[in-house]
Amino acid sequence: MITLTTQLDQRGYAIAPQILTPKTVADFRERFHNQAFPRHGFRHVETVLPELRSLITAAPLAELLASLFSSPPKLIRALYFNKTQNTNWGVPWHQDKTIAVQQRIAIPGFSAWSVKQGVIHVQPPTRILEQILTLRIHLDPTNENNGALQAIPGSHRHGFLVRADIDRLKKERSPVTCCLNAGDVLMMQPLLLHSSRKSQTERDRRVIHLELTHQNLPGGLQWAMR
Ligand SMILES: O=C(O)CCC(=O)C(=O)O
Repeated sequence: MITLTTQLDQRGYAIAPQILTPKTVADFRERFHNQAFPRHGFRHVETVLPELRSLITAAPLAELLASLFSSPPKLIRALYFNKTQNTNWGVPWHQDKTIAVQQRIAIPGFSAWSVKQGVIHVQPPTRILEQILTLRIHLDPTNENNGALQAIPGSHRHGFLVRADIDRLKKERSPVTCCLNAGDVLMMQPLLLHSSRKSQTERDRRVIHLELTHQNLPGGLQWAMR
């Protein structure tokens, strides 16, 4: 059987089924429901739900991560999205090219500085992004009808893509729709070309988006999340 590491390396994504139990999924749905933040989602979720951190340090997610990282990774970004017909959005084909950091320091290869929700973001060299793993923890089933993530397998292996590359890859390779069940985890490389359509249902499509790495940043730069 092809391992998750090989799938991540070759395709840029892999699905780990049934990582969260139905009870844990129900607990998280309840916790998010009781939060005051906007229904469509929130950045820096760990500030209001610190227990999110324990997701990656306890079984079974910790065991999954141990098979992918040589040492326990740290959490560097945590977001929550809920897409429904009433809180809806589509996202064009793109790569996730920025990281959240504590300060602005001029370092060769770091560009496109910006501030989102008061946090400094920057585009690092691809070698930094290649050492980050995104986990999309699904609290609801996702499919063609509710804006599931679409991905172009192998597109993470071409560095930063410009519009012409994206158009070519879309024609040359068949995009896949990542259909998952509640409790499943989609793991992906930030440079994987991905998109999503608007939801056509009124049901919730809740995802916890975590970014992890075991690397430190160069030149004194620090990850925003401590
Ligand atoms: O959740 C979605 O529908 C899309 C999210 C996305 O494209 C991203 O996180 O970069």
